[in-house]
Amino acid sequence: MNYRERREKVYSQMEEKSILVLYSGEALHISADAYHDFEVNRQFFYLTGIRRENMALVIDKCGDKLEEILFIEPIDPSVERWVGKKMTKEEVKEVSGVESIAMIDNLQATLDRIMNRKLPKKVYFDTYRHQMSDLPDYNVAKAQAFAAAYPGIAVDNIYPAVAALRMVKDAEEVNITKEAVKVTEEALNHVLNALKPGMMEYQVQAEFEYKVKSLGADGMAFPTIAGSGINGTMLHYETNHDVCKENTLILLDLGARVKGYNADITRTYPVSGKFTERQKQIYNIVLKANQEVAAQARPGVTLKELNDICKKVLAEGMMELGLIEKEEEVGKYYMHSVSHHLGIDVHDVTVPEKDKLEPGMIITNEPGLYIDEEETGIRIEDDLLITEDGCVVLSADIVRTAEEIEAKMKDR
Ligand SMILES: [Mn+2]
Repeated sequence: MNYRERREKVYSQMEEKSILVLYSGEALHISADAYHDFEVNRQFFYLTGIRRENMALVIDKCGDKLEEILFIEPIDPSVERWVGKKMTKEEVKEVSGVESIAMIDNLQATLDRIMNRKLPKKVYFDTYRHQMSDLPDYNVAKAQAFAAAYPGIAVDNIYPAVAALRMVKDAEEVNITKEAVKVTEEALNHVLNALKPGMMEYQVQAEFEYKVKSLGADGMAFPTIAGSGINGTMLHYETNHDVCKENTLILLDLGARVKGYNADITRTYPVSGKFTERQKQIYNIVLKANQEVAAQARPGVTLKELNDICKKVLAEGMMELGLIEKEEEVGKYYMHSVSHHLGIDVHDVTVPEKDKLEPGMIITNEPGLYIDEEETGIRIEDDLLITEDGCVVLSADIVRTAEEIEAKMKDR
């Protein structure tokens, strides 16, 4: 599906006499003249293929056919001297497939003209909020300003319509995700070569990130988690400042981002190159849950059902080891969920009406056990592509079993 087709699908879901105004956003300010790396509004990226600041897409459904304009930054050589090249009109057209390109300085005048002459009843923005306590993001702030300026016009949220489309990946998106998984695989192999007792967790992180960047990826999909020993039991540990001690495990939850698409992988390695018998017992329970979830992931199944399968396998394994007595106690050592959607967001969009898996969806498979009293945290996370009759493990080549990991660490 090309970007034009995606926009047509969104257009078909907009009400008559409405317009959509979608901004790419701006980099967030840090302090003085420093800014965070720019992160594009994901709906804008999905509908245009462009990840540049200070652009806006307008889709007009006041007439009887789709009209669209993409507003971009003008080319100004004195600005480019400092910040680098902007995209030209031709480049923007080529990537997005939008025929009508205008300069962002004209956006307000264009909107004024549409509001006065075409009298839309409704204007769509991306008003998704993660938490009400968050500061409004760029698109939310624009929607708020519009609502204040035009009290008689309805404001609606385009996010659910775009999110529903984003949940099913096309062939191109699947291929790019495979690239991101491949880069993650190579970088993890690099880590397996370097890992030894006495390393700092941040050094393990640095080995991974060095390789990801040297392979030409955009960067990391999310802050790398490198937790050894008890730190592996903290689900979102990002401090990475402890020493990796002999005979402990290190839990690595990480991923590369390539062309805007993310990998999300977790592997748990023995720092000394060999699992202890006890570590292997627990590791193999998590591995079994991972394998069972992959065996059951197929169209029609929900993520909740996959999590129930995962919990059952984990509980059975733990009862055998005497870690728990009853199945209901599984939450003592497993406190998250086994799966989430993956895409241009790491925890990708999910709408309630698409809770059953469909071919083309990409999800994670990440069972884990976190046993504080044994200072042992283990998670094994793969990325799955749902197919017509099951799933493909996109990260199948990233060594996974205890034996494979030990063998790889032995002959280095
Ligand atoms: Mn994950």
